[in-house]
Amino acid sequence: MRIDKEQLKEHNQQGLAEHQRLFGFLAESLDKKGVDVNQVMHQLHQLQVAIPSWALGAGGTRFGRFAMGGEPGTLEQKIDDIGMLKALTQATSSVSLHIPWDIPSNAEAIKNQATELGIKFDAVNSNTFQDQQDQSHSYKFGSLADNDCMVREQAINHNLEVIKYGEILGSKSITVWLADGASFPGQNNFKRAFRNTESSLHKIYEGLPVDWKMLIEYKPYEPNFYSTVIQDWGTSLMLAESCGEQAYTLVDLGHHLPNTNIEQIVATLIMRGRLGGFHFNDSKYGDDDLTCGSIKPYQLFLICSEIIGGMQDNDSGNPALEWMIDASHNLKDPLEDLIQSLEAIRVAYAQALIVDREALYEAQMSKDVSRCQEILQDAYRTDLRPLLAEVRRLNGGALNPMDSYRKMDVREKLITERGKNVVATGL
Ligand code: RM4
Ligand code: MN
Ligand code: MN
Repeated sequence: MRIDKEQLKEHNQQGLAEHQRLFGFLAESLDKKGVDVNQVMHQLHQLQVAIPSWALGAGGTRFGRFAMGGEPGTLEQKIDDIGMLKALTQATSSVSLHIPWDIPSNAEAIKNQATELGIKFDAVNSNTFQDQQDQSHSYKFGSLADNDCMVREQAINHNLEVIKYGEILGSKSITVWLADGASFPGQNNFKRAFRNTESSLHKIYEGLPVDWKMLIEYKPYEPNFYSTVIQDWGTSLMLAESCGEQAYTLVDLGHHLPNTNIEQIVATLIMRGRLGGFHFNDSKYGDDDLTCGSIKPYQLFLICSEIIGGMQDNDSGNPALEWMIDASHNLKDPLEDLIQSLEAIRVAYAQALIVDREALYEAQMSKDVSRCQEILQDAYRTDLRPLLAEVRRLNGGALNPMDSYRKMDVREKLITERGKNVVATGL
């Protein structure tokens, strides 16, 4: 299914007068504060966040999975869904594939379809946390870290194969997330597990094309509950540095123990030039994979603020970041959830863009703690949604994506087209 552009224009027309009133007022107040509104709008448009191929269907928990209706049953349908998200939000223009959940069996056809919709292929993700049919060795006790060299070899080869798929499609990075770890003390030798992982990653790195990045994701627990081999950013950074210049740390917002200061991690990694990218989501307790900005929007803003500050003062040459949503949708319509996530990331990013950094620097230097807080919160408490809407409108998107999505009865039409009980691949 495709979004009807004429219908979209009609919806925008209906809301236009009120939008212009709100945007005019906002632009004037920002201008008075010395914000370059056009520049902010330009930077916002540049912020394109990839959609993971596994987030377009209903997610589940280990207690169950409830069908959504109209889920995409094929990779083609997933790309169609991302095409709709793009048409509505103009905030996404790429897909991140998880192999083997989404093997591009007819790569040429998939590429053509994606190009037609203006969609590119973002990082490819390997999967050595589940066993596949006809697989010779099990990943039950580990993959790249496993004690058995046959298991490690199989996992390395899988990653190399994923790179091959990515090359055909035009991806430029591979994200490696490992479930490897232990659920009980004594189960693993920490040093051996680390060393095995390190040498396996080196072998994958050797197969990395010269213009590619390897993104190493960390996570403190789950599915192993006593220890995880790549448990935190420090471990990921050690591994990235040991692999070489094309290896980076990837921060998934849900992969931290409660109350971790993620914004500080971001600043530290940029300082070392090793922040590769993000998996955006939100969480209350752990890897909850909830809608971005739904639980801790202020934290999301603080993270964006460190990204912007860090990339402005980029003396370590940190490359441009890769942005992706990594959420799971148990209750909401996945497309609505993704619309909300895309909006939340842009809101936080826009707020971070208008932080008065010179004033913040002066307040920091003069040890004016209250003023530092005022400056950050002044930006955070500015309602920038009309500005986001204007960016969308100028680029052919919807003034209000959620509203248009509902008025167009997209989900109902998808159910008619695809049926009630299709199950999309993914978790
Ligand atoms: C993991 C991690 C990975 C994602 C899988 C599905 O917790 O976030 O990035 O690929 O889940
Ligand atoms: Mn992730
Ligand atoms: Mn996760």
